[in-house]
Amino acid sequence: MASDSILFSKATDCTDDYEPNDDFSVAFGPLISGKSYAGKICSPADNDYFQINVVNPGTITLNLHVPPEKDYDLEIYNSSHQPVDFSENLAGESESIEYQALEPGTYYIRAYGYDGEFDETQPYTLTGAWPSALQAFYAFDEGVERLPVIHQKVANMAQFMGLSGQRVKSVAD
Ligand SMILES: [Ca+2]
Ligand SMILES: [Ca+2]
Repeated sequence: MASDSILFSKATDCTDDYEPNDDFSVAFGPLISGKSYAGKICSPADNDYFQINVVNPGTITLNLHVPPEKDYDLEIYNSSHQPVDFSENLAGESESIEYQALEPGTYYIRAYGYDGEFDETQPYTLTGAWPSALQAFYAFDEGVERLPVIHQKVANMAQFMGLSGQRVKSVAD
């Protein structure tokens, strides 16, 4: 009976906002590039899956900051659930992955305890960066801000070539 109540309290005390996320089909996400996510490895069997959307070919960087003395590992999988890179450092060391994604699409991240390692109270922190929709939007936004400069250059060039201001405006717009 004592062991039953211990098991029960373990199951309820370990809070992890991203559970259930123990497999590809229930991977939490999509995560936002640049944000940090604090989860917990609650038991030896706990696997934490996350997913990200990579919108262009480019570099995926991931970092897993682990609780003190804990040996957690990190893996990344492609959209077909095939492992493409991993990080398996020693206990207490952060895990990091830098992967060149040639194909855009959904990638999956798995955090887990090496050899059954877990911690019910202290979270890990997962952060990362990858070619994201938000990044693409900012690049577009920068392009829009540069438009007046381009308009001016076109106008100057057209004036030099002897075109009228009205015509230049319609060309630039
Ligand atoms: Ca968990
Ligand atoms: Ca989990």
